[in-house]
Amino acid sequence: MESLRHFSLPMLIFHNPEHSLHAGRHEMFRGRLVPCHETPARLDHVLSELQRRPLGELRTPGAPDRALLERIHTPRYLDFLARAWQDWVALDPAHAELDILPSVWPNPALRHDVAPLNFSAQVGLFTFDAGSPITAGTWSAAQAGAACAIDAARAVAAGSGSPRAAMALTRPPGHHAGADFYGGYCFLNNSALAAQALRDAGAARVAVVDVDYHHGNGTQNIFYERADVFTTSIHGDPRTEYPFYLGYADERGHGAGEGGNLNLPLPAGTGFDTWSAALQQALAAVQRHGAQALVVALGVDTFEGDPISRFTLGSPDYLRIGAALAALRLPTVFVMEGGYAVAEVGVNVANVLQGFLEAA
Ligand code: SP5
Ligand code: ZN
Repeated sequence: MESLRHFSLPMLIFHNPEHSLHAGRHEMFRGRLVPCHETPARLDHVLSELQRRPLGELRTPGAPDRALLERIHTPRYLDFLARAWQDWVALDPAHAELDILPSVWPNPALRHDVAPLNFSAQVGLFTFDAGSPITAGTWSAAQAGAACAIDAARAVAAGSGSPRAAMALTRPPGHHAGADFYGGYCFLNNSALAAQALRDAGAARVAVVDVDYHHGNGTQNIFYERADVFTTSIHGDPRTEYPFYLGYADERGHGAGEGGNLNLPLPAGTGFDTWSAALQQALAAVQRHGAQALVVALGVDTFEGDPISRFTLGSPDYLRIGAALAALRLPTVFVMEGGYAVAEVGVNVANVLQGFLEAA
């Protein structure tokens, strides 16, 4: 780490001390409940890699800012998340040993404007898949994670003397969560919260670059009609890859947000050369947008060994991704998203941060 010594302002890394309170048991897959891919061990591997290779100063977050949460998510959705577990256990004390998973959804031919009293019907109203269990500690973990994202954003926006980069090292992830729905292992959209916090701290234009394997449908949806936050995502082609129903190249924003979204879907099997050409396209678009601050939705499920994804990036490639992001020379907030090759998640995340610092 000789090369990092000359950085007087270290990266600040806000880690979620409550992340392990969210530990789902099962996700639905092809007619079976299979063990969750999104596990507490993922983050433990990043923390232990950062102990071996200190790239920043570890901090814990303050209290979550409810007013900021309500700028991204609806009060009705936040209230549902806050009371879901107690309502579930009130139905039957035996539920305390079971995760909440949906079994019924309102498709477009059914009504979304009514909130049925039935608990399962409410669950279905607020999610879009059966892979994202709510557990006893989900709301606590998600709130502390949101606080990490907000505090990381405020740290880089604090003006002269603030570090160029900060990270929200948290789980559950966030980029699939929309204004009033959860899914894809995500409950609160940490990357969107970071972007909003940067806006509120004075950055007139902010960009979110989503490098997770999966399209950032929640983030796209939240900012789709806004001109002030540009969103771009590089991801597996949704014709074959989750989340399937969004993430196509013709989605370019709407109304005031027209032109404010860029999707770069790539076929399963894509390697680093093609992937990094797409990253250059995304970064050029960020520059054209005139962003004054950057949020990186940092999933490392683009890794060749990822069990649920199909790109073939290798661990050294993540150093080059960090360097490419640093070349924008913007205040930057990294927000942890996916990555399920559990043992390698730590090395791959730390490589992005190291590549960024060495190039900064
Ligand atoms: C944040 C993030 O990366 N979310 C990804 C959500 C993907 N959910 C669907 C995954 C389906 C894969 N199931 C494979 C299980 C068999 N081993
Ligand atoms: Zn992902």
